[in-house]
Amino acid sequence: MQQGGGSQFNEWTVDWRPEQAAVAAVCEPGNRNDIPVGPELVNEYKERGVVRVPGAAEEWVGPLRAGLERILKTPNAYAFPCESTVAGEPGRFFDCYCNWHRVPEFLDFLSNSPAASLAGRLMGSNSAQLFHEHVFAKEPGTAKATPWHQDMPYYCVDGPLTASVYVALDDTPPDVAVQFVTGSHRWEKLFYPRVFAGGEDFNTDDASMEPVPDIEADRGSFEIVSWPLKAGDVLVFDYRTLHGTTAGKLKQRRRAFSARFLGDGAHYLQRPGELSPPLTDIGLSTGDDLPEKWFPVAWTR
Ligand SMILES: O=C(O)CCC(=O)C(=O)O
Repeated sequence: MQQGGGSQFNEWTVDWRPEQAAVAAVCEPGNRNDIPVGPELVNEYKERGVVRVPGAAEEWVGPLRAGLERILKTPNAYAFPCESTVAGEPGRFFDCYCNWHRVPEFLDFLSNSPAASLAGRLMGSNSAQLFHEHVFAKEPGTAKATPWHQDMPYYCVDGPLTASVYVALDDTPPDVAVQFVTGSHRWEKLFYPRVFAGGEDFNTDDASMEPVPDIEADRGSFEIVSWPLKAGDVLVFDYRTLHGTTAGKLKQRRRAFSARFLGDGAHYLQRPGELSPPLTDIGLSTGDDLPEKWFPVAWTR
């Protein structure tokens, strides 16, 4: 997700486009594990816009942490790194996306884990197309909220069926874990994207959107859910589900890997303003399918 402003963003130094061998690996059904997804969970996803699947990615925690660690050490060798702690603030809040093809552990996860099938089944879709992956790290001492936001308004896509498969890479108490406003994906509202560093709205010229409600000022009016997370627990959520964190100070690291999938009916959408990923140079127009040569179909029913 481009968090706006662009100043900390190495937009053009590293290419986000995957090589075809990586695309082929994600499309290969090979070793992909499937995990049972019953009708109750599918219904919960549809109603609440977020579900937890405890332990679903336990065996992937070590490899995903290793891949993320290399990004944290040399962020400029990767596409779209973003530092959201500003001068004088304690800790570090970092995120980065569109690097799955150059981090072998991420490629392995997307090729061989149940992530794509979990996304496809929960969306009730016949396919799950990989949009991108996104990693997050907050270091101990960080006391910075992830602003309440939906993911869809940042993105250059639209579609009725969406799923982020968010793997917790550290045990995290619920007060500092990501929290969700359940059912907000069904409000038929889109809210302005917000800069993670300062929380301010951007792309406010987009008439289809409005400001995010002040959830912290009135938490009792919203159905907010968060879970105590164990490393390897998975949260799956719709791109329209409002989510964010408190500014509670972190006692330990809090890392996560989020794989973004699109279901049937998804297409490119040129929203006004700055979009994420910024695919303005690949000749797509609103309504176009996302090319499978860059966005592999990772699962079909
Ligand atoms: O982990 C976080 O603080 C934010 C995660 C998030 O916003 C996402 O995965 O969309």
